[in-house]
Amino acid sequence: MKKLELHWQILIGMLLGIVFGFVMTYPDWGAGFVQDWINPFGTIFVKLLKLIAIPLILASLIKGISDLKDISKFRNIGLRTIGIYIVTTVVAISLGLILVNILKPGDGISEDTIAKLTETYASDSGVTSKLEEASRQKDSGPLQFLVDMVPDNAFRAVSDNGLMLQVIVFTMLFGISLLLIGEEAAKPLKKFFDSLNDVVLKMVDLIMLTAPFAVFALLANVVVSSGDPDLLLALLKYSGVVVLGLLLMIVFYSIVVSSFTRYNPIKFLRKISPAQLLAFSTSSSAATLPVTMERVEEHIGVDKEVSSFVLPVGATINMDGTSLYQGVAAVFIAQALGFDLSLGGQLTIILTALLASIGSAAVPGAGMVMLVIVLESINFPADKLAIGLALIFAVDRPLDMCRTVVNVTGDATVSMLVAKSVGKLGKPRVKNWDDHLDEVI
Ligand code: DAS
Repeated sequence: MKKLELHWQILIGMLLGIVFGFVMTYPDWGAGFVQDWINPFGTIFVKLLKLIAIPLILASLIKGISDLKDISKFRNIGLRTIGIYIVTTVVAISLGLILVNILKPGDGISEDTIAKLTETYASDSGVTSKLEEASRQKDSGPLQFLVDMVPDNAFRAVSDNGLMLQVIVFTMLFGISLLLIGEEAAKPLKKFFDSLNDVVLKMVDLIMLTAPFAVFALLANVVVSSGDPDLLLALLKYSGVVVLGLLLMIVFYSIVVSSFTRYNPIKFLRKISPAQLLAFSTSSSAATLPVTMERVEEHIGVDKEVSSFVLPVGATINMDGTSLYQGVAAVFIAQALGFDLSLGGQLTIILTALLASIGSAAVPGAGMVMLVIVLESINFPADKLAIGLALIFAVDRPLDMCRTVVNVTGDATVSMLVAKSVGKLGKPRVKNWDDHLDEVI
């Protein structure tokens, strides 16, 4: 019997996980059983993918840069990447603001619901920890994010997963230097990183063999950990506005891919669907990055010279889904708490949500931390920040799953645009997801 394509396997794992999670909400021991005996397998899977992300960035970015014939090409790719990332993020925020101002999800929230949400979540550790993290980030200087990009220890930067931007900075410096020492001198190292890149991609394939089981565990845990159904219902309109905006962003990407690269948008979405499903299950762009790179390079045909830079940078600084969510959430909270937002305030949101999404880490819940920065930028009362976050905390995890899908799809879209613009969008290396897996099994 022909094996099911990877995205179908992952989808079945997700659906079974959701059903299993609901079943486990009935017995009083159910949630504990899932959190203690099922969820750890999902956590292991996410950790394995994050582990792989760093050596993959190292190998593919060094290979990508050293394959370039001259530095000007790299500058060309870099400038186009940053420029297109900024445009797509501003589009996302603006779309979010248009929707939340037209649909006004915050106007219908009753005083009673606000009181109940505040009482349930305002002092929840999930809210207080995000407020603490946001104030730590706010207290650092305006250029701290630049300082943080430069590693002071190459080996720590390469190994410490949370410092992905530092790895990218170190690897870019290394790759450019490798290019500058000349073909002959660079040959041994180039061969090493070529092999390392192939090995790491094969490791991604092996890890992905466990994906259906891992997403089962992750989704079951999301279901048993979700909040009070009544409170979830009260936030249905807000959640609906965010999800509508995210879906429109997927349509936007499809139109852009079709118009600027002539690539069939349905085929594009199908080819990257395993990465999108993983983004949904893990809520982490960083964990999904190895799969995004493998899909874009091997199954669509974006040259490594482009994908090895565009995708790691995108996973860290390009979060269109997050920035749309921050725009909607900030206005929703202002509407719900009767905080008057002028047009100037909304324009400020566009700028700060752009910066906030650049500063958001590619891990679960990061977008909510930076939402505090956005709220403070429009002079939202500091004493109401905890209440503001409490209003949206109950649905943050499912919305994080959805916005991470858009973050990953946006990165893949930009990698295709940049590749097409520099003539590096070629043919896929493999047709089906398991073409080169058969060599392994
Ligand atoms: N979960 C983040 C990511 O990995 C996005 C967010 O928190 O908004 O992309």
